[in-house]
Amino acid sequence: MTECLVTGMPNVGKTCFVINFAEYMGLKELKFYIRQLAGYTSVRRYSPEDARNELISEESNFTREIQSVKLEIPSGKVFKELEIIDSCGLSEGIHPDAEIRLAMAQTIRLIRESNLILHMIDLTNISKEEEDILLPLDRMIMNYASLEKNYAILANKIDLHSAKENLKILRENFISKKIIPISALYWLGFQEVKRLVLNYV
Ligand SMILES: Nc1nc2c(ncn2[C@@H]2O[C@H](COP(=O)(O)OP(=O)(O)OP(=O)(O)O)[C@@H](O)[C@H]2O)c(=O)[nH]1
Ligand SMILES: [Mg+2]
Repeated sequence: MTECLVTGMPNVGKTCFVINFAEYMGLKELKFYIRQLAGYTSVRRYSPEDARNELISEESNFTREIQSVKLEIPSGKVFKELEIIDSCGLSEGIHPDAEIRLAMAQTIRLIRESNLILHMIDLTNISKEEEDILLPLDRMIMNYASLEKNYAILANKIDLHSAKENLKILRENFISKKIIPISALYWLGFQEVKRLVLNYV
């Protein structure tokens, strides 16, 4: 099974993407596999609407567990499985909350283990005034994951003011990287993400 990790900083839209993309791919019920720190996996079922209401928030580090949905992709006479994994957002420094520190450690382990890394960047975080257009944490994820892994950037929140200009800056700075502009909230760019992930199943 192909494991596709959606990672990035807190609040960039990872959970929103995983839920809406799973619905876009045809799931009417979302079965979330939640990897507990104690080592076992539990399952929670949601309608896409309930999942949006309960799991997406403007509060940072709202997701504190590794939660994934499995998609079955038809391939000839068989179905292949793709696991899309939502993870705890990574931030700089030592987080004061021990639960979040542990969840971040789980995310880092998954970056090493997953076949495909979708690095979600909030386009409103791009700054051409700074020395580096990326925030340090985004730079770290890119440096590691783009060398070691199948890697693409999901440039999220393309619907917001200034996002298009920032997308242009991002593209000019990273000509060799795969960058897909999306709006996780408004389902924009999903067709291109689908095309990308199907290459890896
Ligand atoms: N305008 C806009 N807002 C978005 C988009 N995607 C997500 N959001 C909003 O961004 C906020 C954070 O979304 P989440 O999906 O919870 O973000 P996350 O990356 O999972 O955050 P953590 O779990 O805290 O790391 C919510 O208020 C979403 O409604 C988008 O494409 N456009
Ligand atoms: Mg989340």
